Amino acid sequence: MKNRLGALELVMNYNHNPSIQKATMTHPDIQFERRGDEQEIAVIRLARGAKRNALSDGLILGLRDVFENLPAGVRAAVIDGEGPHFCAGLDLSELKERDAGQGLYHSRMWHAALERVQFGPVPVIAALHGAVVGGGLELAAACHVRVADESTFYALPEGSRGIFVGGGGAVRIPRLIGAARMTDMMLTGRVYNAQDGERAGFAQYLVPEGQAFDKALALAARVAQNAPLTNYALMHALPRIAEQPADQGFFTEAMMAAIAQSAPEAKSRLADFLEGRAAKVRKED
Ligand code: 1HE
Repeated sequence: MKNRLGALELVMNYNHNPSIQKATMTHPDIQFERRGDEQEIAVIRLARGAKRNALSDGLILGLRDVFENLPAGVRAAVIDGEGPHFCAGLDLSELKERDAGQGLYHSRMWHAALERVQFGPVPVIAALHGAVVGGGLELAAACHVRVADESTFYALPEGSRGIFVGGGGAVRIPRLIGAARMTDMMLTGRVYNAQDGERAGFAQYLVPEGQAFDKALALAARVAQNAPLTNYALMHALPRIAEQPADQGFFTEAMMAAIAQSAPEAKSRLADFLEGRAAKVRKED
C-alpha cells in the first residue's frame, strides 16, 4: 500500500486554490481530493456518472482501498457522486450467473468494503442527490451522517430484480428507518422522495437542490474539530453499545467515557471552557 500512496503523491496535481488537492486514487472511477484549511477533509467522489455511479466490483474494491488508506491528517470525509444521481447501486451488467458460494463471497466483499467506511479512521458524511438506490442506499447507510438535497429519492429495487440486498442493507437500513418500512419498500417497490425520506430517517439533513455537497463539507469541517477520541467513540463504541443489553451497554459506556476524558485533549478543552476561552452552546438561527 505504501507504493500505492507513493504513486498517489506522484499523480497529485494542485489546483490554483492551494486548499484543494486532487488525486486519482486506486480506481479510475473514484476521485479523491483534500479540502479544508489544513487539508483535513477527504472528499471521495464516485466518478462514473455516465453509468449513474453503478458500483462495479472494481469500484467497491476501490472504495475499500481508499477508506483503508486515508492519508494521515485526514479527520473527516465526505462522499458524493458525480452527475445527476448519487448512486444506482450494484452494477447490474456484472450480475452474472453465480453459484451460491460465489454469491456469498460477492456479498462478503461488499460487507468488507462498507465496513471500512463505517468503521474506518474518520467520520464519513454522505452528500446525497438524485437516486440513492439499492447498493447506493447501502453505501449511504454505512456513512455516519447523511445530507440529502431536494432531488434525492430512495428505493430498494432488489425486490423487483428478483434479488435481495447484499451490501449490509438488511442490517443497516432497518436501523435507520425500521424493518417495517424496509419490508414495504422491497415488497411494493415504494420510492421515498427527499422530504418523506428525511422524515423516515434516511437522512439527518435536508437542503435545497444542489446544496448537499456544501452542507456536507461544512459539517465535515465541524466534525474535524472534535477531539479524535470523541469521534472514535461515536464511530466505534456507540453502534456496539446500541447492540448490547442495557447492563453491558452501561458498562461499555463507562469505560469509553473514562478513556475519552483521560485524554490530554479532553483536559485542555475542559480547561478552555472553565476559563472562558471556549464557545458556549447556542441555539441555531
Ligand atoms: C446502470 C445501472 C446499474 C444505470 N447497473 N448500469 N439498481 C437498480 O436497479 C437501479 C437501476 N437504475 C435505474 O433505475 C436508473 O438508471 C436510475 C433511476 C438510477 C437513473 O435513471 P436515468 O434515466 O438518469 O439513467 P439511465 O438512462 O437509466 O442510465 C444511464 C446509463 O447507466 C445506462 O447505460 P447506457 O450505456 O445505456 O447509457 C444504464 O444502463 C446505466 N445504469 N443504473 C448498471 N445499476 C450488494 S447487492 C446490491 C443490489 C442492488 O444494488 S440491486 C439495485 C440495482
